[in-house]
Amino acid sequence: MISNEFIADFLEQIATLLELKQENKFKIRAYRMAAAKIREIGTTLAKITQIQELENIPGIGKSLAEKIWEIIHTQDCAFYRELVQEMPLGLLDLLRIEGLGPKRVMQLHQTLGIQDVAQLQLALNQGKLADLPGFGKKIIAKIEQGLIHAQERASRFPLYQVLELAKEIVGQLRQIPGVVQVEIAGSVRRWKETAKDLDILATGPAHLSEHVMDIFARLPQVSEVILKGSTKTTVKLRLGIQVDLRFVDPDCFGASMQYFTGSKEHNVALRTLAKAKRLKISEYGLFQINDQGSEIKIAGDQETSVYQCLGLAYIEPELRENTGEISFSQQNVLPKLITCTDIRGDLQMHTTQSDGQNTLIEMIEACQALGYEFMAVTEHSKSVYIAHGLDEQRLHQWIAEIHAAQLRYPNFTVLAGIEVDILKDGSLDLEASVLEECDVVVASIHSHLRMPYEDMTQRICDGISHPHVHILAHPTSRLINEREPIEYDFDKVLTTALKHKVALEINSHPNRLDMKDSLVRQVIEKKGLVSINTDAHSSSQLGYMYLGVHTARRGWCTPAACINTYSIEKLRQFLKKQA
Ligand code: DGT
Ligand code: CA
Ligand code: CA
Ligand code: ZN
Repeated sequence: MISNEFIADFLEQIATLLELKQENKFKIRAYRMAAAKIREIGTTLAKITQIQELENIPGIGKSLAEKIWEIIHTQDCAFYRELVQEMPLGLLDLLRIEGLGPKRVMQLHQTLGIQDVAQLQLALNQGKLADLPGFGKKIIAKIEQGLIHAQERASRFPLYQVLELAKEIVGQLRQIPGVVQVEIAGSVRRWKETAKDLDILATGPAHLSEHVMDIFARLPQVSEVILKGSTKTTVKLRLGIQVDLRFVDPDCFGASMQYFTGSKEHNVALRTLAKAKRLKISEYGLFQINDQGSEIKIAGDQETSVYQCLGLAYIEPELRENTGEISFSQQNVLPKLITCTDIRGDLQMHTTQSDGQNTLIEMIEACQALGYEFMAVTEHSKSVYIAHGLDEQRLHQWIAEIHAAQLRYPNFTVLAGIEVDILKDGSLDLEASVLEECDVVVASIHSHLRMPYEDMTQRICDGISHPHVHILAHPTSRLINEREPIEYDFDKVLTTALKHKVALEINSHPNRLDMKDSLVRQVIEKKGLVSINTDAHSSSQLGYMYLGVHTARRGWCTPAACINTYSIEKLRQFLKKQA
């Protein structure tokens, strides 16, 4: 059965194509909103039996309902095909380059016949853009820079996008009768923030392998079969992501999971270790080599026993990057990593009071449904005016409203917070007197992201040295595959954070995951504190928490290093900021 995600992806791509065509803004918006709605809705649309039921969903009119109906029943959409005929799909890649919007992309397409990134590069090299109206020196420089970034990331997809597809595909493969196990391996199992491709392992009786490969190659998400064999098949999905499926014997499943989870660097180090013990490790198993040179299999069906037979404590996939995990494992001193169940509350979110989609009460009830003990509501401050940020007076009133709402939930703590901007000069966007009224102050940067290195370092250090600040939110402002991190002396900021007892955020939004894994590791090594939050702008986005938790795990984070695992008493102590 077709998932809501599958339908939403279609609508999203149609919206982008319409954007390129510079169609009516409301029409484009309708497709985007419908895609977002469909992703969030609880019911599986494919189960709907009457088209009228689709039309009854708010935001979905007759024409959209017809397209959704068509996608459900044909797994395709004629309107989408028409658009693709008119506009080469390569133009969509151009849209993702900084400095290029729909207007400029179409201008390049219509005047220079540019169809994809490679042709844009060529035109730039030949200086052809300089002759076009509206392409000044500054814009061209921006596009050139954007192109470099685009090439760096061209081949890698954001984790969340791959995970959503992985869930669908794994689900479809698990339904094949006779198949025993289907699991995700590769960088996605390690929760790396981007993936070059998706690796899936399946196991079952050998006679099934051809059949499984056939079904896999014909999945509705597949646009191209790149390689088809009886034990390995590689396909490309419509969204551009490549998927490797391997079918292995149940006897080797553990060893294969170990091998194909990687990382390559981790595997190379394991092989060296195995050699020193006169063992051989491969995707088929762990083998002892006797004096006659023959091999005896000592592990293979389970991954845990592979590590065990190598004399190692089990190593979580997130740690398998050959950055010290093997020697820690040998000495049995690996940290006990934080898990999702350790999280007792979310400390950054928005409501309809600024730019969120759900009311305070809806957010409170959603947090309770997640089993949390506390939450903090943190609207934007006044300088973020596009998000209806709060000034001193509105914040003062808002705090009173939060306290009033708290009375309705005696067994749950609603902290009144603010996400206050650190301005260009390092001062905060709101008066200290009103910040003092807040239970939680989250500080962050949303403007003037390009500043000289030293100035940016000073700005952030000044911002978090303010006595009321508890958390530095999305510390580098990067957006995965979209915006590079801001540059500053992270070590200096970390030292300042330690001195002033400020926690650094791991923002769990799929586009952010900021701080990233390697910065988390630096915080943990210096014995700093992190705070894992969703920055949710709707109740469903509260569910992104797991992405932040796995990023934390990649940074070797323990429960004790994360303030979201604190009891409410301990958290209140931390928020007092007393020595
Ligand atoms: P990616 O796809 O770039 O996000 O990262 P991975 O780690 O998923 O890399 P991928 O898909 O090329 O390969 C999957 C796993 O297979 C990798 O993590 C380890 C294993 N592997 C691949 N090539 C080699 C190799 O040359 N040597 C060893 N030891 N393992 C390899
Ligand atoms: Ca991979
Ligand atoms: Ca692969
Ligand atoms: Zn923010």
